[in-house]
Order: sequence, then structure tokens, then C-alpha cells
Amino acid sequence: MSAASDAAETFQALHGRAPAGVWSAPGRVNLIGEHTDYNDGFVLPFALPHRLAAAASPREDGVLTVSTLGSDGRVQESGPLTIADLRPGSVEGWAAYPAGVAWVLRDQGLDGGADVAIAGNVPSGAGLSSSHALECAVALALLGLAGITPGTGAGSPTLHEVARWVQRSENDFVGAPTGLLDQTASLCCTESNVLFLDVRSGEMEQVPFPLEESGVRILIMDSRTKHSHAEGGYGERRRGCERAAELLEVKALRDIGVDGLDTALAKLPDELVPLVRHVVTENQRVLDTVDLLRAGRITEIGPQLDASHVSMRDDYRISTRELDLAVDSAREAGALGARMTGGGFGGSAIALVRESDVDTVGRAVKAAYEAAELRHPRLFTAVPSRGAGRDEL
Ligand code: GAF
Repeated sequence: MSAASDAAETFQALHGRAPAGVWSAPGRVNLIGEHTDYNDGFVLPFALPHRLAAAASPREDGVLTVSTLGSDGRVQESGPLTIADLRPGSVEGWAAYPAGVAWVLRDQGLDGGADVAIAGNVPSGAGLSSSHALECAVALALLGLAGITPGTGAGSPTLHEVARWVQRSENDFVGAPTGLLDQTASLCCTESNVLFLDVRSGEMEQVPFPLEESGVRILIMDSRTKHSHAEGGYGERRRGCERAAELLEVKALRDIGVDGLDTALAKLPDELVPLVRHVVTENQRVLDTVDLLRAGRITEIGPQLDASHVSMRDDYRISTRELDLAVDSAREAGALGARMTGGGFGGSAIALVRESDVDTVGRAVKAAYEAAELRHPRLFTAVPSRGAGRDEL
């Protein structure tokens, strides 16, 4: 069953009627360009085939209810949330994500209320952006119920604007200081392409990523170790970057290029040097990867992925033993390149693997986890898929 029909069935079972509509949004993998988004830099994600769907109907009383169907078949309910009373900190746990979206859309005049049922298959806590898939699906649902389809011109908001609203809900309502990568990926990615986004200008290019024709696959390796961006290391890294930009008297680290890197590093206190080196070199790796992809040289991007991982492991220090093991064992078994993906501190790694080597690499990664007495990682391949939108049932 698809995420959309699961959500519609859940809605029907809870509310005794069919929903007015269903909207869904995918999780994402970031091919390269990590922790560059909040530095005004470049990212290169693609949408996963895994989606979360929001089946929804309008209400007249200004109340939002949200239910989610878990992978264990159990439904969790948020209870009634009065949209006019929503304040940062007023809702906790998973329900803060959809509530934050309603809170931010209140400023756009959307305060009528809605019943929403969520279902889908984006693994949660795997660094594959399930929370953003949830937020984006709910945002499109609440807008859709009000007759607004973003990105269709004629006075409707652009998808980029919606991504910014979702970011604000996450930063200011949920309290997670994340950048713009995940929402934009979920909303704007297209089938068969990676999305080259310049976060500063908002410019986007859909860059062909022809895995099948090139005989390669992206193997996703979910280390099944959890991470949370709302606390700790993520915010600390972000503040470090902002402090470095201030000391270097630039608007954001995006303004430092690899040519000016040594001069910039010489001006910084020791503890900020590795952070800045990661961000500046990572931006360049995105640009180099895009150049290779534009030239149809997909099988040659492996060294960029490898260098990105080393930079995150040694300079940004956001990798983990489990992620390093996945990356190293995939490389040793013949992957063309591998890196952790997403915010880090757990979650998933990806490997670019020749089609004929997928099984061998997968077995080698599992064997390495077994030898290290770790729980097996979850392994699957994925192709670039469509972004968020309304579903026909
Ligand atoms: C997380 C954040 F949500 C993104 O904004 C981005 O910073 C990413 O970590 C790291 O590239 O997914």
C-alpha cells in the first residue's frame, strides 16, 4: 500500500468519512554538501521514494488534530490543538512538528483548523529527514485545504517560500536550529535528478543523476543509531560557524572560497579552524561534483564523497563509530565512494556502488557490523524520486 492510501484509510477509520484530500512528501538523501546550508552555501540532495502522507479535511472551529499511524500499526493522536493558542513551547514531542506548521501558516491567514492523519514509510531517526517530510506534507495539506497549491504561479506562494515557512516552524516553534536543505529537498526535488541548490540566492538546478543508465546504485546504510538536531552538537557547530564568519567579517562562510582559505584560517582561534575548513572545502566539493555530473561523469564522483566523509569525521567531528564502519567497509568492498549523509551524530551513510557489486558491498558492511558486535544496519538502494505534492487516490 502507498503512504497516501494508508493515510486515507487511517483518516477514514478515525473520522468515519473520507478525507478531502491527501498530500505527501518524501524523505531525502543529501548526495554531498553537509552543514553548508546554514552557511549560505551549496547542497545537492535527492528525494527518496519513501514518503509520508497527510490525509486531511477542514474544520470550522480553529482546531487542529493530528494522528499518525506508526510502523507497529498503532495510531498516536495529538489531541485537539487550538491554532490561535499555539505558541513556541506549547506542544511537545512529535506533535510539535505539525503544530509548528499550523503556527507558521496562521500568519498567512490559515487558521480555520483541520483533521489530519499521517502515514508513510520514511524511516524515523535515520537521518533521512522524516520530520521534514512530515512538516512538508502537513504544510501542503493545510495550504491545499485552503485552495492554495504552491508553485503554480498566479499569486500562489513558491515552493521556496513554503520551504522557508517550514524552516521557521522548525527553528522557532520546535526549537531545532536547522538550515534549509531538507525542506527544500522534500518540496523541490524531481524524479531522476539531484537538486543543486544555492541556499543564498535560492537558485536551483535539477541535475540529471542517471544511476541505472550508468550501471551504478546508491546504497543507503542506516546505522540505526539515533540522532537529534534539537540538542547539542548541531547547534554548537552552527554557532561556531557564525562566530567564525563574524571574526572574518563576512556575511557567512559561503563568502570564503578555497583560494582564500589559508588566509582566513590564519585569522581564527584554533577551535574554529577545522569547522571553517570543512565548510569551505565542502562547498567546493559540491561545485566539483555538480561539474562532473553535468559532464555525465557520475562514476567519477566517488573521491568527492570520500573526501567529504573524511572532512566530516576529522574536521567537523559529526561522524560516529557506526557511520565510519559503514563507510570504510563499503569502500574496502569496492564502493566507488561513500560518506555519511545528513546532520550526523548517527543516522545514515551512503555509498556509490556498481550495480554488480551491490550485494557484495552490502554483505561486507553487515559482516563488519557483526564483527564489531553491532546491530545490523538497515540497507537499501534508492533512486531519485518526485518531490512533495497532492496524491490522487
Ligand atoms: C540536518 C539539517 F536539518 C539540515 O538543515 C542540514 O544542516 C543537515 O543537517 C546537514 O547538512 O539535516
